[in-house]
Amino acid sequence: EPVAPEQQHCGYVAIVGKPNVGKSTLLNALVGQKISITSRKAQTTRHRITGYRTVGPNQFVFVDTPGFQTRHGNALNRALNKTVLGAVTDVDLILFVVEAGHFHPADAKVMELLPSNVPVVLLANKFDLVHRRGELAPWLKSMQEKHPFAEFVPMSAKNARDVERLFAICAKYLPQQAWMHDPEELTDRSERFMAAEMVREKLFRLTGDELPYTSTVVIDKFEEEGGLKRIAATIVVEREGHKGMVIGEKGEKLKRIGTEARQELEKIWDCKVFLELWVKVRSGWADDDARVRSFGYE
Ligand code: GDP
Ligand code: K
Ligand code: MG
Repeated sequence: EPVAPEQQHCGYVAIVGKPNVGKSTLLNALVGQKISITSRKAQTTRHRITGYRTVGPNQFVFVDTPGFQTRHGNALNRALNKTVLGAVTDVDLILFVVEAGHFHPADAKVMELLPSNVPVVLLANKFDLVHRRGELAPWLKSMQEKHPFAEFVPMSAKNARDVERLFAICAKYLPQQAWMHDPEELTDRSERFMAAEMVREKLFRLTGDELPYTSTVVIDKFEEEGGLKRIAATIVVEREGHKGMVIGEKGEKLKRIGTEARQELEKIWDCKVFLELWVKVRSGWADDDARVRSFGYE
């Protein structure tokens, strides 16, 4: 049913928090499709990813961000932190995501970035992991002493009903203005970008903690022929020794990364995908500002 422009509400909602609290999982749940990759490792999200969702008269523009990096000051981490800072200015609402019942020094670092002129929701995620719910009251009290939060939402990004409830809460903060995007549109990110990200997700998920996060994926070819997409991508690692970890014994690991990425892309796009993967060593890329930019990081 069409909504008259004067009845439309539209606004920006930024999702911020330290690595691994569930920001990207939340964005995907809010948008209703996977547009941001997730894993149990920090530094999975390296870009500002925008997702749209239109519900009734309300159009939400959600902005997912990399977790604020506090550990290493290399060029990649500096670029990631700039992305976070850029995302919290000029928004209508901020979802500050923490793990329910926890507050780490890294959460405090993100909290320092919260502007005083934008309403902030304290989103206590992974509520499903909280066993002693009675202990949450003193935790909440201590959190409220740290920042004047507009709302407190305990929830699980993996629970659809919780996500519906969050929509209703966010809707109150959307200004009355015409929608900025087609209601059918889900993201500003290209299919080419999604392909690189999906390979990176499988790389993160299928390699152990020993493979440092200083690896990335570059798309060399993206062609469409009828109902088929032909993609060639290179996984860039920092050291010769990392190459073997990605390729695995008899190429098993690389094959699995490729198969899982292809299957998921086929599901999202509903078409056939040919995916060819290569591995290359570029030592020191994450310490090199120019190279970090050339690989697509702001
Ligand atoms: P991000 O780094 O903040 O973007 O976090 P991700 O979205 O990548 O999620 C990090 C990990 O937390 C993944 O393994 C998710 O499956 C998991 N996760 C996210 N939300 C929840 C939740 O509500 N409950 C539980 N138990 N796990 C979650
Ligand atoms: K993560
Ligand atoms: Mg993320």
